[in-house]
Amino acid sequence: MTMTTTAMIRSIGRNAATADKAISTLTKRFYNATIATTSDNIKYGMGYGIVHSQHLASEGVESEHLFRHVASPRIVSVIGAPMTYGQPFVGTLSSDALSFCLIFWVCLQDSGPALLREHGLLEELAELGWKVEDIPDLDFATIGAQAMQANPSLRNNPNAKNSIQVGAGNKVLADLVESKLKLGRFPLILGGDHSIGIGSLAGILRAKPETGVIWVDAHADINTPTVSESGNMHGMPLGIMMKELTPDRRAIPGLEWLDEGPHPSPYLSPDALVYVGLRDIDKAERRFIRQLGIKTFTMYDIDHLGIGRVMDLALEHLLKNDPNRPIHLSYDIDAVDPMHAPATGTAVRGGLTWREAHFVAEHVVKSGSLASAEIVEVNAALSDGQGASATVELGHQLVNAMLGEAML
Ligand SMILES: [Mn+2]
Repeated sequence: MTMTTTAMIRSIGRNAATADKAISTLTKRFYNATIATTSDNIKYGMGYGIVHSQHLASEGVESEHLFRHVASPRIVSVIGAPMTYGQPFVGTLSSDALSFCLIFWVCLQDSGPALLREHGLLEELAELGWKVEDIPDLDFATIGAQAMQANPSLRNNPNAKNSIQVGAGNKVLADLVESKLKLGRFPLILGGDHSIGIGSLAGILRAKPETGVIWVDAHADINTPTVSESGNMHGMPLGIMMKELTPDRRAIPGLEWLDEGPHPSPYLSPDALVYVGLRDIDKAERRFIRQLGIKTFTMYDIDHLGIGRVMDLALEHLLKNDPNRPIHLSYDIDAVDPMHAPATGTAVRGGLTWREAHFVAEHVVKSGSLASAEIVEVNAALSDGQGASATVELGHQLVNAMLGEAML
């Protein structure tokens, strides 16, 4: 609540008592929560959300222009997706990580969503003018264990590590994202590792197949089980969601659901994707990007053109044929320079500056086309206390920017 509160104190002047009163009124409004209707709730204890009723004036999110794909009154569905099965640190927790574990009761879960919430994220989104539906974190440990029990004969492929757990968790996420979009809400997904891109893209493309995607990342995440050097699925979401690269998703244990049932999940067209911030691309990924002609802005392009021009070109690419196309922003915190975001699984030097990182989100919001977003790889367990809180703080600010916080 810092920005508006500060502004309010300034506008009120130096009368501390008046300012205090104004702040306590603000705070009280945040906690006047009402229970949301939950006709769309889903099993595993998710789906029940709390809509915080907010009446704070906002010129932002209710305007005709901003978030025009979201129904009015604007509701953001905050989905905690603390997936860890797509990255290599499952079960190899440091002592720092272990203490986080004890504090947040999340040994097989990522503490990212919990930490983001701890820092008052929901209240801030409410202050921006959103009604907030807070959905409890998906329990991927239980979902994964049940999937393993249900198919004892299925074996995880060493080239797609934990694919049964990754797949089962993403199936639940996809259903949730799809249902929220169909209700006209804005799904905000708090990861978790980037393998959750499989579920969020599947759900998004089922609800709105015309969606364009901006993938902000140090990495291309377009590996496939066939070419991946590590077998870690957080490097594969785009490879799995492109028909040209994974023509038969039923061949990957755990991911059969993508191509089964009455509503299979559409693939993402290479033309519907724009990369921003890449700087660490595997050989096979480079070949895929070139072959498929994916619009890509690496850190070189950002240095060359400036982030303003890069984001203009990114939006132009996605919106030139259909200005009404919804956009999904998939934001990997490792796109940002490790100076600002050290607590992440695969940090690479030479990333986005603090302002560039914010600008990416601010500019996509300004287009009015943003319809869903996710922030991933905020992994407090992978840094010391100071690095962890810096990373969480940045993630927190980026989410605010994604949901419409602007300087003026
Ligand atoms: Mn990523």
